[in-house]
Amino acid sequence: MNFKKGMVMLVASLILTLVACGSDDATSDSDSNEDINYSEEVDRTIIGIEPGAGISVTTETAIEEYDSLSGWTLETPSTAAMITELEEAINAEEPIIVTGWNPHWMFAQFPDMKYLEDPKGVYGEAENIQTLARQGFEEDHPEAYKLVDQFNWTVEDMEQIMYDANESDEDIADVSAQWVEDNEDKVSEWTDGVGEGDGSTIELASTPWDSERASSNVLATVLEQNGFEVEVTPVDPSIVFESIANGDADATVAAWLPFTHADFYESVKDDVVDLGPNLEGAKIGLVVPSYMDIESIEDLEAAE
Ligand code: PBE
Repeated sequence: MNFKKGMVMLVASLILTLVACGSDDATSDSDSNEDINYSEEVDRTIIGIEPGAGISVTTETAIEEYDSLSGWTLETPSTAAMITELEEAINAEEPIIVTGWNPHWMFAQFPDMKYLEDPKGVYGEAENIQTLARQGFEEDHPEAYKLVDQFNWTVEDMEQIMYDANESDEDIADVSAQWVEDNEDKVSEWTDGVGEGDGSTIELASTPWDSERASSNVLATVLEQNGFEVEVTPVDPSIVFESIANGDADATVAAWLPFTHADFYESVKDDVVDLGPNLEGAKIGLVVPSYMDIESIEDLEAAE
């Protein structure tokens, strides 16, 4: 009886010791993570891309809307400079906060990254990339209009071109032309019922990012195969919307809606023809390496 009691007590105290050690460890671990003040470490700075990007406008809105971002700065160097800074930070395991989006190859190249939660929904949920046309495009070029309207693909399609171009260092235009050759079935759905073009030139407004260089080059290739000439003009998103509204361009497949380009769309929506999504499942937001122990924009800290 005594021996049994002794054993029970011994086991009980062992368990207590183990539990105590375990919780000690856990406490000191999380203490050391909590010690890192990420907001200070990144100097309350978000590394963004070009100032004219929709995501730059949206990030300025986030800085206004979130108390936790009050006093923060958005730097807007360029997409290439942002990627370089991101790569350097990841190699050194240093904290960094960038503006990020899908489709893009950055998540394939740096798989250990996460979007910060956005409880206020400033960056929105998954969104679409949409096709817009100028008023009168359908009447002036019905066959081209039909093809542009039927253009529709997936995140995976677009990313395949972006990854291949990034990995091979080939031009996106060439990789896109190859994609068209390799995806006859999909392309034949876009050209279904489309009559031969009359050689007139179709003006596509686009943006300079790889995602839109892929989509515009794919569509241009297919239009050209169907008897049209095509001119693709990469400009800032605000100019894309303006040029469709004032008729300088015939169409665009580069409108990220309803979030990223909300402001640009709002100002022209009565003067453009909305042909709906050509890709579903795009996304934008603030992105950090996974080794940073924060989950939400609200985990950041305002300037004093
Ligand atoms: N992007 C990629 C662009 C649109 C395409 C998300 C960087 C933007 O306007 O923010």
